[in-house]
Amino acid sequence: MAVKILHTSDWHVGRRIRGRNRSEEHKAVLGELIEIAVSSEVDLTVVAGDLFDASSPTALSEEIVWRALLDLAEVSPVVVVAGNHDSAARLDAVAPLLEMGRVTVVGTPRSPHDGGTIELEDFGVKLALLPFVSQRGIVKTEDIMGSDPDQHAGLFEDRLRRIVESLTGDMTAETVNVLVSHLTVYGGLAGGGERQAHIFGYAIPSSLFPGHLSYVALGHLHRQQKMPHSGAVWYSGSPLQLDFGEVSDQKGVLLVEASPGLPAKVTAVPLSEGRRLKTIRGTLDEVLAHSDDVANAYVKVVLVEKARVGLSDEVRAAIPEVVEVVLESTEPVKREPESRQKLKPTEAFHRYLTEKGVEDPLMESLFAELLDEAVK
Ligand SMILES: [Mn+2]
Repeated sequence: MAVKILHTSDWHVGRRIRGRNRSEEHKAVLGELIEIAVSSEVDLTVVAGDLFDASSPTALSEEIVWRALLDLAEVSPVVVVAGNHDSAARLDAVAPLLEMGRVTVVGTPRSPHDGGTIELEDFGVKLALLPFVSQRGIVKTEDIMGSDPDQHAGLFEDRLRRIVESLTGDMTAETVNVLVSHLTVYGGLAGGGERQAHIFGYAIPSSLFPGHLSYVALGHLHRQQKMPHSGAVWYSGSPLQLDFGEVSDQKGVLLVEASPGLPAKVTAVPLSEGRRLKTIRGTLDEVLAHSDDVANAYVKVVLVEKARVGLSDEVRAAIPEVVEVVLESTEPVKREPESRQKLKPTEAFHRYLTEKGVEDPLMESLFAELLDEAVK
């Protein structure tokens, strides 16, 4: 009999979009996820990090996350590792309480005999649990001082390889072997929800995962994807679209069926709760013509217009779903080599606006007013 595992990650509960609260969406999408766990009769749920968006979450965010984990634990055991957005120490602090509710949480990395590896004997499953490891946590200052950046990346990879080896060393072909971690694998597609520099600064090759693993459940990249590997190495992706880089991502969870000695079979299950993110680009008229097809979305508008005061307010008033307006200049900037030094400030400002393709007497008179006040 195969073991059924639900794999999810990167909930980022508490994440706002341009100041708007998304708690209701998080409740709804986690409710949908719990229904999938119930209807699929999963034997285990793994959450591969970033439960929270911030290391000091609000009480409401905590309520949403603890409730969801305990509801999942009504179905079957739940296993969680900390992501880079979570506070590892806080998760470790609450771990003994959650353990009473069948939720195992690992905040900071542990040795195999101290909770880094656990066994669910009822199901014949062994789990290696590796929370997010920062480069600072693994490559020491003296190493950085004594080597170049390429070598630090090599050191990071080397040390992570040794950690994975030690966590998975006791696994045999008689059990279903799963590694749960929050990290970046080379070649992974980021989506837009993570800062690129952080993500690509320290990554590891997927070849680092030993072949006797039935499944590798990853978090960190928000796009759902399978990584190149002879086995099953997957990112489940985030349940909500979190950033405008993720507008084309189909969000979901992964249902994993695993038997000892074989790579797991993985099925993507889409999630539909939560508002979509959309980007509209065009002139003001073109954008306003789209106002009907963005109901219940969060919209970013890229306006191809000359800048003037109040333009963005007009867009926001016409389409309440708009959370961000970006102006794209219609004309290339004409550089005048002549210095502005000899001009009066109002003339210099006029020239600046002309260079930026802005024709707006109101803005110029506001500038003159401000200038008057400043030099009184
Ligand atoms: Mn994340």
